[in-house]
Amino acid sequence: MIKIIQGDITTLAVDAIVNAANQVMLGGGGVDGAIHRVAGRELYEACLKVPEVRPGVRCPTGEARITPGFKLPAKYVIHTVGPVYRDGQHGEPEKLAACYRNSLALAAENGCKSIAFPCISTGIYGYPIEEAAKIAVREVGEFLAAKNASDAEWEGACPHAPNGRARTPAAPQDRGAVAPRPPEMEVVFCCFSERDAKVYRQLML
Ligand code: AR6
Repeated sequence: MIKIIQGDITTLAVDAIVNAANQVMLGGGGVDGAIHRVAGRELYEACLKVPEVRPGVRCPTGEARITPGFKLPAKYVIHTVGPVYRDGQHGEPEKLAACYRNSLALAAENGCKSIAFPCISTGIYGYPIEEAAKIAVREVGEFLAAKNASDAEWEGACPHAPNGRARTPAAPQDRGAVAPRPPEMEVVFCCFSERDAKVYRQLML
């Protein structure tokens, strides 16, 4: 399920919020600054512990890292680094798409059932909102469709198992029970401005 809201991502009680971070991952301006301010010093310390892949780079552009949310209402923060926009011809669309894909994969790996994204790269990094939102909606749509398909397949394979997930044969008393489908992941596009929210709503019509 996809939701579009206008508001401050630091207030959302979801399993994970995504941070539009930089490669050093130690805070900055925009949504990054807001997240660090609310999460508190412990978030900075957790980020410091994320190993550098090369000097000054904890998270290369397009990749994602996870930390706890500390004082945030969200359980986790998924830090991803969007591309700096030049003209759209320097790999920016692919890198931005990778941010969404890798953040969603990391959320799923960590058992998240709800995740909220800001409009990655569209602030300080200058990505035009219309182009960025198209990529965001496409990547999230593809991820949810693939996840739903694999959940349904799994359910079909174990029709009597609780949540369709257990690998053991169904107990006699469970035979004939209808297995509930695992809950769908909820993805929130959290737009800071009403203008950005309108762009997403147009795309979702
Ligand atoms: N909640 C939701 N969205 C927000 C919030 C908030 N509290 N605050 C800002 N936004 P930006 P970028 C929106 O600049 O372009 C940092 O210094 C904002 O209106 O935060 O990816 C990092 O350290 C915009 O729509 O991220 C990097 O150096 C969106 O979040 C650099 O900025 C992204 O704007 C990353 O730049």
